[in-house]
Amino acid sequence: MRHLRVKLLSTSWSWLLLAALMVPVSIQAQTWQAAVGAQSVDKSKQVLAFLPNEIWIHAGDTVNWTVGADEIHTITFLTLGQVRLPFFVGCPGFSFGAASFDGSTCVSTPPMVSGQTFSVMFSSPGNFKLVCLVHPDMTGVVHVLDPSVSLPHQQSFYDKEVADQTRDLLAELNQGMVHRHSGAENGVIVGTGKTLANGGGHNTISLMRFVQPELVIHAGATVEWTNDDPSMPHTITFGTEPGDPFPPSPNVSTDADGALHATVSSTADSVHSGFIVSAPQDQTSLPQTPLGFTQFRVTFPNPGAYPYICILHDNLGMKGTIIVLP
Ligand SMILES: [Cu+2]
Repeated sequence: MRHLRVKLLSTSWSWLLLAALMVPVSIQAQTWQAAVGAQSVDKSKQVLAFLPNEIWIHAGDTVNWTVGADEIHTITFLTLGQVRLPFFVGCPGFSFGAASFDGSTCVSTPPMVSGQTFSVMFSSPGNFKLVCLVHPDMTGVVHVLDPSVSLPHQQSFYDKEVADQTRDLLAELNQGMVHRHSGAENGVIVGTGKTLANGGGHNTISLMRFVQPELVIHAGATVEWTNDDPSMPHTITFGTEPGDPFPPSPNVSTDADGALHATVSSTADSVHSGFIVSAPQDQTSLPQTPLGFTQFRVTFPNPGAYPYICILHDNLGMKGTIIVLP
């Protein structure tokens, strides 16, 4: 009896071992880890990039993205030729937690922040463009290969690449690229940035700060804010935050040279610049985009301390004050 039981056990173990040997390594689906965005400790420098922004996987594999920044991002796969919608509209609509993508139906997360994750399973081979609906210069590609083809890299390669790319992009803002002085007499630089390209797409690094956070002027003077970032919008907002961040408040007018202009007479005043950002790049065969509003001016007739924020990035510490002396 005892002999029989041992024999049965050993037989079932043999079967398990045989079954394991018969499964080809290539069809064992793998989950890959990748990151979305990164930031400096004080959150002032935002890496707007998929890290890595190019990855090779097998059909049936899953990529799990983890957001690593307080600036919002989406993980979005549109269908070929699909019109890109605003990030708050999504795909249209949103997927939460996990989805699958084969190129036939779009997939998008809602805006996500640090610590949130999203997994996508890719069921069939193809080369799929990865975009963030918030940031136009943040793109990547997922190469999905047939399981019979061997992959060029393992997870450890991508882990090192993520660390290297994050360090290199953050260092871009240290290389004397931040204009410390605006051309204007009482000028404030409103952020700056740089977009770099590689085989996978575009990566951007942006400074989310008023470069002169405190400026001292005399009553009657005008301050001029200029956005130096290629694609990141910012706002200059005094007083109550508006419901719609896009347009300027009704008390903002346009100067002859196209810059926006307002007057702040007391700390009770509410003045909002709307989006201050350069126009997107033109593309052949598409209508030329109008000039963007890259400059905003405020005249201060009365002494006082006037705090203001960028309503898009005050959570990252983007705040300033104008001190007006008599
Ligand atoms: Cu901002």
